Amino acid sequence: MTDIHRLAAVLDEAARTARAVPQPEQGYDVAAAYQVQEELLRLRLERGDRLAGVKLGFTSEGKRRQMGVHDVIFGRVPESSAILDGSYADISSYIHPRVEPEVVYLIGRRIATVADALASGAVAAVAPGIEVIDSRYEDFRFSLPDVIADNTSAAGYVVGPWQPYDPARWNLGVVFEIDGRPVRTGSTGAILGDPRRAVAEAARLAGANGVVMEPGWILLAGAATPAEPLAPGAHVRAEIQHLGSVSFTASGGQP
Ligand code: OOG
Ligand code: MG
Repeated sequence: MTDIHRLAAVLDEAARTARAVPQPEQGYDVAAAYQVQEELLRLRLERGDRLAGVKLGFTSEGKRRQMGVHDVIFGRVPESSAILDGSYADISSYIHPRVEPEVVYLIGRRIATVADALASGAVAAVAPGIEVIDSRYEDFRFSLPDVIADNTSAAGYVVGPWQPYDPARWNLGVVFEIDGRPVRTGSTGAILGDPRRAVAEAARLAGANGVVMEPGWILLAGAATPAEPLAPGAHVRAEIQHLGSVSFTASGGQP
């Protein structure tokens, strides 16, 4: 077994058993890290999962500062990690989950290149979303290759009602609430300075990793604010100006 397969197996097991693992001691580069991520996905698909779409991470300064990581990263969103809007979601299979507000794009056409991403119809709709992230590493600490290998901490996602995509509405207020209290506020303009750039950025990173985005896929553009710990029983809600709101309640979990 190569190191890539070994690290993928370790991270896969960590996710399935909800037991954190130490950061790898051996150094590896970003290209190798994306290979680990691809192998992780292959293991999930082998178990019958499907790909719902892709995500970006560290697109906002708030997130980069919170995690001490400075490059935009790309990850894959498995269908099995979907949480229904307004539902109770069992969080007992997570290690140390956090939640963050997201802008979600619905991909409208096959996107293989950055030019495809800029063409009309690339985005079919937009929605407010919430991402659950759950690093498989102890203490939620990682280097850039570590977090890429760990599929960018992807663990769950919730998509609110789809809205028609209006490119003119890009700088929108974000309110993130836990138990009815606003815990973070921000604006979607924090995402790459302009969230419309997310589709091209995802196309660039997907292309570099041999991934073609398909119509019907979702794209999580990256949190506009830092993440918050997710406790059992918490009611989490994200509201984005003009786009509406999305919420869920955490049930189960390790108190
Ligand atoms: C990595 C995931 C980052 C985002 O929206 O910036 C991310 C992490 O913070 O553990 O999903
Ligand atoms: Mg995110």
